[in-house]
Amino acid sequence: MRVLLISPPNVEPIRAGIPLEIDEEIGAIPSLGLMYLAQAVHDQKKHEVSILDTRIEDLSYEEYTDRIVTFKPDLVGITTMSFTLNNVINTVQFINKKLPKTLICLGGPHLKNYSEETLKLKNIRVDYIVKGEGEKTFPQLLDRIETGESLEDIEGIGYKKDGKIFINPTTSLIDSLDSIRWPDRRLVPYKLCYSILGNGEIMTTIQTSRGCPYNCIYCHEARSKYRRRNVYDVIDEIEHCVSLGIKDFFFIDDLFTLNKQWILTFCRLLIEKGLKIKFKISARVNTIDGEILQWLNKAGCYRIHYGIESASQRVLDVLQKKITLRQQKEAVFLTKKAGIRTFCYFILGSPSETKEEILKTIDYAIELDSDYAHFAIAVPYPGTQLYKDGIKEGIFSCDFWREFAENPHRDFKPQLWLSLPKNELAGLQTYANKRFYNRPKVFLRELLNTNSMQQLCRKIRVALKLLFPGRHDRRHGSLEKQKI
Ligand code: B12
Ligand code: SF4
Repeated sequence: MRVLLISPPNVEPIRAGIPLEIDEEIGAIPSLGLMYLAQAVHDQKKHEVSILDTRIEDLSYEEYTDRIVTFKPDLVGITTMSFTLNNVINTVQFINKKLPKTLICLGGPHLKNYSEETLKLKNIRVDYIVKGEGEKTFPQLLDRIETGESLEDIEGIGYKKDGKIFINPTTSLIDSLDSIRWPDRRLVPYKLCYSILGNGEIMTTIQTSRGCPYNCIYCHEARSKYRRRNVYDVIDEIEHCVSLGIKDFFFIDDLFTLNKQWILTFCRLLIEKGLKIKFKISARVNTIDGEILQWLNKAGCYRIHYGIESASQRVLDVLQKKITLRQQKEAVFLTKKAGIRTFCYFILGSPSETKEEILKTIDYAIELDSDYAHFAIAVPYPGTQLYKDGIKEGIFSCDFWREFAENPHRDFKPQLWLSLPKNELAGLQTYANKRFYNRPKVFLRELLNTNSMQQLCRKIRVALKLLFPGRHDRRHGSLEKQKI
């Protein structure tokens, strides 16, 4: 079979708490999920597989659809977040119309919650869905489709048969991540990948663990089984990437810093092998200390992203964040001391949060003085505790994500918990960005940390969008005009 895996263009964006314009500017970040899947299919040596990742390639809508048609796929697999469902539907409609024999399979976070709704969609045809991790199930599914054998015993997939919908029990998680082959980055035009905050080198996404034992109420990955790869295998993967000219690594683990010993070994190995890479990680403030930070710095870590969320311990407890203000301050302080840049995330408008608490959080962001701050309005993601509580407590007028999954439409906007009126929250978000970024010292710091004229122009563009939201054209090239 000819299999095309797609990360579709952002033609019908849904706002998720940050200005959409920012999401479009953050860089060409390759979809690791699709690369893992493509590698698994490739390894079967039975099917021809290709990736069309529009986060990497800046294509016009015509070029994008031409690429799909020219590939002549027997099956198209599309990665789907609930926030990108409209984009996915747009592509499915195109394929249903132009390539009516091509089968469609959707996978990704949206399917964890809404498999049945997706297979039942009216006016478009989705043939299969994969719930959860796809490296084992997707290749099995392709084989069975080709041979016409029964799909009954493939865990975690959904399909239609004789007008009925079948959802097989959810896949048990892949126990050993070392049993999955890491992807060959040449599966995508990897030389085009970069991050706006990167070091100007070719960048790739990489993962050393999956899952997170914590239970933050707003997170889709909360309380998922933590599994970690063998550190030597990770180093081999990095070595392979370096041999391709990749020197900037974007670790997308939910919780990179869970096991101190693992991190220290990882750093030592990177140094011993002379792998002169640069990388950025995300960490919880309660999982790092001075020793880890020193080693991370020596090994090439140039930035750490922290979920600070709020300056109020009361709000942190509402979010079940399980961190303290002291840990936050210490983590940011020690990170700077170790010579690593910091990126702090803040949430505005958490349940029961007052305007005073939000203003305190904005002051706190200035006080912490990280290199970057990201102020997002609390948006309930499907499947999260925040969403479930909002429905139970009647904060939301309906199960709006489910209704959207059953009947996706362009005007969909997720409801918010709204501890304050919507306009006031949006105003506070702009105020936060202005207070944080409109300071000469931030500008100077950024100037000194910029590698090229091109990167400087990109940063200025994002800064203008943050400081003056709503005055910008919110889309790429000709995509939006080309809805089907
Ligand atoms: C890296 C990342 C990003 C990158 C995207 C990079 C990229 N090209 O993929 C950036 C920073 C751009 C991003 C943006 C956003 N993100 Co994001 N992101 C992630 C993160 C941290 C890792 C994704 C990843 O690579 N995982 C590792 C791979 C191996 O897993 P995977 O992608 O899920 O793929 C596996 C399976 O899902 C499945 N699968 C996936 N696709 C397909 C397709 C087929 C056909 C099949 C069969 C199987 C399959 O098989 C894969 C292998 O096992 C996840 C958190 C997480 N733990 O996944 C959040 C996450 C996916 N993001 C999320 C959100 C909400 C967003 C934003 C909307 C946030 C925002 N602030 O605006 C935007 C949307 C941008 C957009 N329009 O696309 C949510 C999604 C929630 C939901 N239910 O929709 C998540 C889960 C975060 C969370 N903790 O809640 N994100
Ligand atoms: S926000 Fe981070 S720490 Fe909290 S549950 Fe999600 S992945 Fe874990």
